[in-house]
Amino acid sequence: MILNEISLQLQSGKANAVKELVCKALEEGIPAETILKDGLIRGMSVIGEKFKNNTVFVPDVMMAARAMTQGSEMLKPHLSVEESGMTGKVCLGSIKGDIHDIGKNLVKMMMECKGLEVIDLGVDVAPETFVETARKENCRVIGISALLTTTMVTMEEVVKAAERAGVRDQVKIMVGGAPVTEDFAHKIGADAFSSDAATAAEVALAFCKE
Ligand code: B1M
Repeated sequence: MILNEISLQLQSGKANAVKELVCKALEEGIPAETILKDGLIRGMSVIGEKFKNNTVFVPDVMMAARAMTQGSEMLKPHLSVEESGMTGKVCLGSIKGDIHDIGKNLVKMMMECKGLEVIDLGVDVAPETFVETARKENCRVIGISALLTTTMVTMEEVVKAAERAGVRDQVKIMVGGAPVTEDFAHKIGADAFSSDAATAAEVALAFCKE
C-alpha cells in the first residue's frame, strides 16, 4: 500500500522518494488529508517512538523531518481550501526554547486552508513577541506550540504578557503540541487546546467568527 511506502521512506529520511510517492498517491486519487495522516504523520510518529527508545538519533530525525516538510508542502495545494470567506488573523509560533516546528507548520497549513491569515513567528519565540505581534497586527488568535515539557511551561508567560499589555480580552490564546493537554491549557489560563492540526484550524476559525 502506497501510504505504507510513504511512511517507510519518510522514516528512512528519503525526501525525494517521499515526494514521488506523494505525487503518485495524489494521481491515484487518494485524498490529501489521508496521505498526510496515514502516510506522513504516521511515519513521523514511528520515528518519534524510535527516538524515544534511542533506536534512532537526532540526524535520523532531522532527515525524517525534512522529508515530512517536503512531503506536506506538496499536499498543501490539494488540501481542501474552504471558501469560508473568513479572514481572521492568527499569529503562530513555537515557544521560547523550543525548535520543534513540524506540528506548528501543519497547524499553519490547516489554518490557511480554512482561509485564515497566519503570521508565522517561527520557533524559539519569546512570550512578548506573541503579544506584540498580536497587538500590532490585530490578530484575533495567538497560537503556541511546544514539544518539550521544559518549554511548555513558558506558554503561561504569554497569557501573563497579554494581561500586562492590556490585550488579554481582545485575543484568544490557543495551545498544542505533544506534551500539552486540555488540563494544562486550563491551568495556565489559555482559551483552547487542540490535539491535532485539523482541530486547531477549526477552533481558530470559530474564534475568528465570534
Ligand atoms: Co525532539 N524531542 N528533541 N526533536 N523530537 C521530542 C519532542 C521527544 C518527545 C522525543 C523523546 O521522547 N526523546 C523529546 C521531548 C521529551 C519531553 O520533553 N517530553 C525530545 C527531545 C528531548 C529533544 C531534544 C532535547 C533532543 C536533544 O537534542 N537531546 C532536542 C530539543 C531541541 C529544542 O527544541 N530545544 C530535540 C530536537 C529535535 C529535532 C530538532 C531533531 C527534531 C525537530 C525537527 C523540527 O521540528 N523541525 C525533533 C523531533 C522531530 C522530535 C520527535 C521525534 C517528533 C516531533 C514531531 O514533529 N512529531 C519527538 C518525538 C515525539 O513527539 N514522539 C521529539 C510530529 C508532529 C506532527 O507532531 O509536533 O505533536 P506534533 O504536532 C501535532 C499535534 O501536537 C498538534 O498538531 C500536530 C499535527 O497533528 N499540534 C498543535 C502541534 N502544535 C500545535 C499547536 C496548536 C494546536 C495543535 O495550537 C496552536
